[in-house]
Amino acid sequence: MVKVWEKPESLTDKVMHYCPGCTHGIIHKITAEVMDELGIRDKTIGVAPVGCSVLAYNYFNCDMQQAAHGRAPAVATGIKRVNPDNAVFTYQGDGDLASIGAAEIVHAAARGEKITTVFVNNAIYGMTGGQMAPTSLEKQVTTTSPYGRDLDHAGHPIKVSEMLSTLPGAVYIERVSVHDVPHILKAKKAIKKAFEYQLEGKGFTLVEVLSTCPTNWGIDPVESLDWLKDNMLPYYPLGNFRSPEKEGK
Ligand SMILES: Cc1ncc(C[n+]2csc(CCOP(=O)(O)OP(=O)(O)O)c2C)c(N)n1
Ligand code: SF4
Repeated sequence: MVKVWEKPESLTDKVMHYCPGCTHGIIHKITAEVMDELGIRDKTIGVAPVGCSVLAYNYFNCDMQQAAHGRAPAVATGIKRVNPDNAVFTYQGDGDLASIGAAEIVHAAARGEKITTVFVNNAIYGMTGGQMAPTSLEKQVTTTSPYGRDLDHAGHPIKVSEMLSTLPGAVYIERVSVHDVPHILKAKKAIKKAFEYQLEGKGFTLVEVLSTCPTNWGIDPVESLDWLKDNMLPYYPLGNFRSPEKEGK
């Protein structure tokens, strides 16, 4: 029998706790495959956030460190500065990264820290019960916006990739999605590039991955993939916002 797929070495055997249909698992898998393909598992140090991916340290089969709410880029900065030869990444949700951790990510990018951030944007606070996040869309119903997000009251959803791509220290910023297989393959390519640029010492790299939260969106997994496609893609366009080639680095 031909083996067509096997679990990446960079994932442990631990069964993930994510809800059925949650795409956090897919994003873990492609990140782990990238580590395998680059042969960097032994030299990679990941920083887990708060949020549903708080337990990422149980799943990635590399050295992992936990950081308090939003502080993953600061922790990763310290780790990378004392271990410049290691590959260092943060894995962060939108509540963690774009809310209480907003300043951390802006300054890590501005400083051009040679780390990689995998930023999982599912437009809601997943772990804490589905409150409105900085990334929740206009009119999106959440537990704290039961009539839908009102821009006059709550402001506009933050486009993190566009915002960070104004900072010269950020050398590679790309937004991808995981709502179908072709997009998952593209997402993996982007994460691989981000790690490669980091290993080349180019500067700060971030891949924003549009992701689902069927539990708190209150719809089933298949509908969630459609919801992402129909609602998130128009507001959060996919594509490259910054690359070393464009910046001549
Ligand atoms: C220091 C600190 N402040 C607040 C919290 C509460 N908290 C835990 S998870 C979370 C939201 C995380 O949501 P997100 O980053 O969007 O990730 P998701 O769960 O959607 O993957 C919050 C506010 C916490 N755990 N620690
Ligand atoms: S609450 Fe949402 S983000 Fe968290 S594991 Fe469940 S589906 Fe995923």
